[in-house]
Amino acid sequence: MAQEQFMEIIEVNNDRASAKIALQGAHIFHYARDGERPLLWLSETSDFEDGKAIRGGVPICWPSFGMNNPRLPQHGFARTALFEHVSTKELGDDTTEVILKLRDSKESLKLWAYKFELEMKITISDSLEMELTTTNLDDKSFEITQALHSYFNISNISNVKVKGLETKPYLNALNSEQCVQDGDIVFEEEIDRVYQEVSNGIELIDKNRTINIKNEGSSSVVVWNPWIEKAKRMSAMRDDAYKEFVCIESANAFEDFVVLEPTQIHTLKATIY
Ligand code: TA6
Repeated sequence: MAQEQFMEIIEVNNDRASAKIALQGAHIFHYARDGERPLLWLSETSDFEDGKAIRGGVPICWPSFGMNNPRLPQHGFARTALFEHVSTKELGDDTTEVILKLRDSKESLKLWAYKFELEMKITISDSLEMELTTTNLDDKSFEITQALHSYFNISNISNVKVKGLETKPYLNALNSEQCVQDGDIVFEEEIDRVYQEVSNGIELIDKNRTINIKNEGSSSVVVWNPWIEKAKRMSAMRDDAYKEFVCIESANAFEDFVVLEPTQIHTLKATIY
């Protein structure tokens, strides 16, 4: 029996694509266009149990990216929280819209003392649109950092390069140095970088496929591959799995944080096509 049977999931199949979304974390863990291999990578050894983040797909990092808020778990609490399935709508034969949402709770208020609504709207067709909308329902302002932490499926790490971040400043998370990107990104070691001042599209160029990523409501992008040693230390990941994926994360991370006044909303949107 497929592991995901132990979690409540939403399956989408239309004329252009298929997708699977876990209610836990509003976590898209499968997306494939008709006739193509999946665009998102999913670890063969991923957990599919309550309280453990699925390894792969698009984990939602919210209300904190990484350890941007040290009082919260790494990447915040949304990715292991149970979202409500609000609606699934067929917009014609080739497009399906799924909406999920999360509200503050006794548990969340203990971790992060703010009232909020977090909505994830996913539009599935020959592109994958993800819109993560935060609403401040509290009577005081709050600050968030966040990311749609997308794991992209590739033929082999030695075949890929990332275009669109050349000349952008980035924080090298491995040594906390501020650097500037010189040319395309290729992967010959662990890479864990938070790029800033990003307003253009990004291309993940593989041997026989290019994946395009366009972000709105964001000016930071994280690029990560664990390479050999870190892959061995990662949970729910085969030692050699570093060869199979690259993370390109649509973010509001570090200095690209977002402050929301009461009733204000912010949407982080990523389109993969
Ligand atoms: O986005 C890159 C990163 O912050 C890496 O440093 C690595 O920790 C990765 O996220 C995965 O984090 P996780 O908490 O899902 O194991």
